[in-house]
Amino acid sequence: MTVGDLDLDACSREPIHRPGSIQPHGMLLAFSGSDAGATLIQASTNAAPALGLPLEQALGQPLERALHPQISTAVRSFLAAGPVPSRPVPVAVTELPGAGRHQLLAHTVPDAAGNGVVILELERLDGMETDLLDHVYPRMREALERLDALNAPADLLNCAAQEVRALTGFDRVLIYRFDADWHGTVVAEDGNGRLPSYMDLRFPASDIPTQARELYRLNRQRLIPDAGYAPVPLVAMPSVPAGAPPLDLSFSVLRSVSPVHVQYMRNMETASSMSVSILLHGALWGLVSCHHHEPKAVSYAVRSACDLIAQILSVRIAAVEDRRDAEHRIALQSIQARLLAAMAQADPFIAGLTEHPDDLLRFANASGAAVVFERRCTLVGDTPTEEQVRGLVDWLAAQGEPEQFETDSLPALYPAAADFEGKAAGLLAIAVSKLHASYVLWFRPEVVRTVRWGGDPRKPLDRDGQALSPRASFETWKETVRHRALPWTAAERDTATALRHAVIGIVLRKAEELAALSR
Ligand code: BLA
Repeated sequence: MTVGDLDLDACSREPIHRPGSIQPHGMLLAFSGSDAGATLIQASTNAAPALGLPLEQALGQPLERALHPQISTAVRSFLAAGPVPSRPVPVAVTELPGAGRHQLLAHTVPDAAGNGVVILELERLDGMETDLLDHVYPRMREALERLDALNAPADLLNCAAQEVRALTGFDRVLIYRFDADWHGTVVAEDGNGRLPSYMDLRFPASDIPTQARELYRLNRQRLIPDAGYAPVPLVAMPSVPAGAPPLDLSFSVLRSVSPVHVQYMRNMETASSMSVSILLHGALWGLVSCHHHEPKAVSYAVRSACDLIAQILSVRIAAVEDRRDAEHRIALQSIQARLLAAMAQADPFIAGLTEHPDDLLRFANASGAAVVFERRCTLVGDTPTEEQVRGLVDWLAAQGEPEQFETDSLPALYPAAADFEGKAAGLLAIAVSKLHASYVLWFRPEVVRTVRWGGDPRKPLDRDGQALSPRASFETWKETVRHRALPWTAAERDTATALRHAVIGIVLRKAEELAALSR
């Protein structure tokens, strides 16, 4: 996608999982092989306090020589205990002489040849002693009890935002929900007023590009303690070929983040951020997004607690949404049964569909409906004129005679619909005969909405010299959305499909009966 002369695809192409560097609030060491014979193959240039030898000499050395004696025993016994998982797990908390307390974490990634590389990360813990698990646990229990007592989605979201803020102490915690186009809206917020409120604001999909969303689906946690940081490069032992791709840091807790995003944070005047993914049925539903006006780190234990809150939130939301969907489907199925019973009694059968107008409308939560069958046209409720409906059916048939068609913005696809006085911004249509252009159509009215964006979504990027730079202003930008209806739900689309099959079954049976009579 291009906006003006700026190429947004460039954002999606950045290999953010292989930045070749880490953030400076820790050190990273990579070992080939995961047993006691493992050798150090890469290290961050700030890793000296974790090493038993100067960095250049340590590269290529076996683990027990390369590592500082303070940690080598813990790491060796961890490796001896079994395979290292592919997601970071805690190894130990250790005091490194001259460098303070660190949380040791380890995980494995495959190298280019598919061999395991163990990534050992040492994350600074200074000042975060109270973040260790025994402090987190009572707070967690309270959070889980509160979430358990709530049912309405808005209450669940607010509660999660409050509990994450209580656990972490961030100035502002937002819950950010993606829509079908990957734009996001802030649906809950808890803050202390130090940072502006973004409640209800919408942000364009390009603020979190595709590959970042995919990474956040796989790895649910990330932390940027100080957006003003200078990245710390990784160095490899000399035998690593120069053209080899940088280490895959998809699951690393210290991964250096995209410079575009760091600039975005500076533009937003947030010095630090943490975000945790909310997944629903395996797909990215949203993020818990936390900000602080000054640098701030959060320990692994607290991040894990926030991740648990986000997961419980998603389980609860999924349960509420699944129950609503199931109830909605049952209601639609009983309307469908009545429509079919009415058709069984009617002559011609198709007239049965419009005998009880309320049923036909409620079947798709529509304000108007039309049945066009073998050139007969019957209108129900608030619809465009018969002539307009016939024009629409001709247009539909010319679209390759779709079996089912749905849109929540018909005028964008069929410009003539702009003259329908807002009566058909939404269209759901099913084809009910293979012989004639015969359709059942449901209409939804235009709902004019004002969307408040966090900055002008038409200008997600500025050109800053040669480099791409995210927008500098997050001033509310109002957009009036016209020619749009409420979208059709999955339940409505699916039961419309079922009705279509049932009506086609009747049409075929009638045709067979006629054929038998004329024999
Ligand atoms: C990442 N963008 C992100 C992240 C968030 C946002 C939350 C995850 C990293 C984090 O936790 O900080 C966006 N932050 C927001 C939004 C709000 C917020 C919407 O607070 C609203 C309240 N960003 C751009 C443009 C590009 C871009 C134009 O604005 C592309 C050139 C890129 N954003 C971008 C990239 C990442 C990102 C590449 C991934 C950063 C990483 O993990 O390395």
